[in-house]
Amino acid sequence: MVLVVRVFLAVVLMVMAALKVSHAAVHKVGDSAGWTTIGGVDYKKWAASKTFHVGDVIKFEYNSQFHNVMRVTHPMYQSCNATVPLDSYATGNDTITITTKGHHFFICGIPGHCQAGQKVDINVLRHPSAAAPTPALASPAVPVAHAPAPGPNMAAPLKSVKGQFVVLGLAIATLAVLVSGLA
Ligand SMILES: [Cu+2]
Repeated sequence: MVLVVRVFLAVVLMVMAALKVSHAAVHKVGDSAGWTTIGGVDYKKWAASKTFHVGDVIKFEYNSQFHNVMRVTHPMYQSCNATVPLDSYATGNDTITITTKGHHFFICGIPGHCQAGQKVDINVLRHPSAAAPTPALASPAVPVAHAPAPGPNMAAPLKSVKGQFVVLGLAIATLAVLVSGLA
């Protein structure tokens, strides 16, 4: 019984460690330059140098007297239209957790800034762990989460997170069975 519990705890710790590792990524937009019009930061290049996953945090750091952050649609991103943003942020230290795959477009809403290049397209990939559940806990009864045809940006929320909760749930169910059987 003690051994079983120990093994179980080890598995839970591994699952939790995996969750932590796969979801801890924080991406500071522009790296040390931050979110600015100064210095001609190439946000396209910055975004291309990163790999974004569902669950990652996008961080915008800037002087809130001069800038802000607006999440916009693709056409609004292309035309630098900040009149009807999907979301807006203005604290100067905004952290946005990405919950869906696909493109997420952000611009600065201060007139002229987006045109000057203060805009970023964050393309979020589906998390690889969603397609590869922990082998020790995988069971044929659990459907492997696989995406259908790529839908619109908001159509597939938290797929990988759900997959990991399934794994965690299985682990807890396993302990419940073991405990009730051996007690
Ligand atoms: Cu600005």
